[in-house]
Amino acid sequence: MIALQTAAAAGLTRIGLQSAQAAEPAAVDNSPAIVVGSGYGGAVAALRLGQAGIRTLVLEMGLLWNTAGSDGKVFCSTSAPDQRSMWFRTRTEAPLATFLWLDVVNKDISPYPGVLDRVHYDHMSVYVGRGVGGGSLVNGGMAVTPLKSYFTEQFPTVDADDMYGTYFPRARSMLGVNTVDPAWFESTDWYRFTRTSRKAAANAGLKTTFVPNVYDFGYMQREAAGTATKSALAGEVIYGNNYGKRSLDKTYLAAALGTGNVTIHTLEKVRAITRASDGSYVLTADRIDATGTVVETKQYSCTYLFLGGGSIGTTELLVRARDTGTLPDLNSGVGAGWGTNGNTMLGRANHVWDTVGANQATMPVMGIDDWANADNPVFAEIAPLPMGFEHWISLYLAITKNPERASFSYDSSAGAVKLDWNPAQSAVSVAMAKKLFDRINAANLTIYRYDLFGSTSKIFADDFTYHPLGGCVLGKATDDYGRVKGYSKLYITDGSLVPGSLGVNPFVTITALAERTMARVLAEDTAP
Ligand code: FAE
Repeated sequence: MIALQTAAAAGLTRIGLQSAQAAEPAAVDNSPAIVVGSGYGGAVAALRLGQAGIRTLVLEMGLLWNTAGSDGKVFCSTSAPDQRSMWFRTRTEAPLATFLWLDVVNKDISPYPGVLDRVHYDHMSVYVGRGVGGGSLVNGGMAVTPLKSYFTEQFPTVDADDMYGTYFPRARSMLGVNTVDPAWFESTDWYRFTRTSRKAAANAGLKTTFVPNVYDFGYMQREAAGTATKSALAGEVIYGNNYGKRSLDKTYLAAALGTGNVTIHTLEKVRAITRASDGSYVLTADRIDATGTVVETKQYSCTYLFLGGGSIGTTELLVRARDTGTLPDLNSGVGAGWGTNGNTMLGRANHVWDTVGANQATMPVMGIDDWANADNPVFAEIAPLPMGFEHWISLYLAITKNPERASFSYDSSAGAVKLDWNPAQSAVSVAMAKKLFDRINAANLTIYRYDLFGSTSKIFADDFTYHPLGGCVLGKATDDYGRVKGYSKLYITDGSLVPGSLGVNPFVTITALAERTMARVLAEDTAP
């Protein structure tokens, strides 16, 4: 932590124990190990490499979020977003586009390397976090371990006993997972919205379940008591939390820097990977400034390369490398098997007596669990909609068991990687979410909200996902431990390994799989 804060205060883009001591650290062109990206997969790799005594460089395209702006806060609020909110945009692109069909949610901003990105493909857009900590900076903190039976279905070659006995517990402990105090949950106004949704689900005979989170619930209770500065209780989430959340910069990455072997470079985007004749990997990275201008193009080389750029970051890099011939031996599994985790967002209108409260905590703590319904498996997170006034809306992020998958390919004329997801594939998620929520509406005599997603009659947000999964599926693009097929000493540790669907929110699984990969790789591959 000391290193993170000192480096940020000094305005450095190189972060590590060395940089905390010396104003101008020596440039690192060659490292034994490089990690691309500092989200869950990258952070686990960095920590375990550092602990093993291996000098490691992490290249992250986003900022280190540790310096307060003129308002005294590191992150801006969701209600008054500024340049810090989104990655080089002139206007925010929040998941909820409208309220009462009015364009009141999004705001004009100036372009800046903000913390949330929405990456657009032809028929699907993907929300991702940008910065030291990746998705942990912007997500809802829901730390869910998947059902063992579904995990086994998705990862038939992974020893589930090992995962549930060793790697899931290790991941949860490192991430700082905790649960809301049930007594406080039942009594606080901040979770009235959740209790109202629970009642509506129960009326339809549906089961709800508490879900753990990495937001510190002790801190949240102090926020409610007025003894701590509000963050989750001040509407903060998708543009970052100023307090309370155990994001990766406070857990894995702080520990990684603490080893003294790990350095992080920020605002450096890796755009090409090739292999030199001696077997080392050579990376080309663009260093950008706060306007997005490339101020330097750098070359790095390493013996061991770990890719943690996330499902779309890693997949795009490898598809490009294969199809432009810089890593020609990558197999056809690279770019395949991508899915949205069946994400669909929707809102319901409650009766006037079923209030959701003007006060809403931003960290979800409960889901409607109908995954065991073989006819229509859905797990729906009860999401907050903190607008500061009573609006009677219940919002949900449904995770449906959508079997549709898409592929990435390199379009040489555009010089871009494309994704072939199509609207019919989204319609599968929508149909499943509709089946569940039609039941809830029928049992409660309630209706959907039509005014939240832009067009005049759109009930289901079917054009974005928070949970991009796959693209380099475990056992297909890689061996069963994330070692990329066709190349030695090249590894994937992020969400691109997960085959498109998990049934729950994914970061605990991504972290646990990365822990499993690092344990194996450090035991078998890095011996001198
Ligand atoms: P990720 O965390 O995306 O990290 C990738 C990192 O690599 C990022 O920092 C990138 O900036 C960086 N990067 C990418 N390409 C490059 C490159 N070429 N050069 C340099 N750097 C690069 O990957 N999941 C849950 O389990 N629970 C939740 O409650 C939840 N809520 C969410 C809410 C929102 C708004 C969003 C956007 C996501 C949410 N997720 C949630 C999803 C979760 O954050 C996501 O699955 C993980 O962050 C993915 O982890 P990875 O390590 O795969």
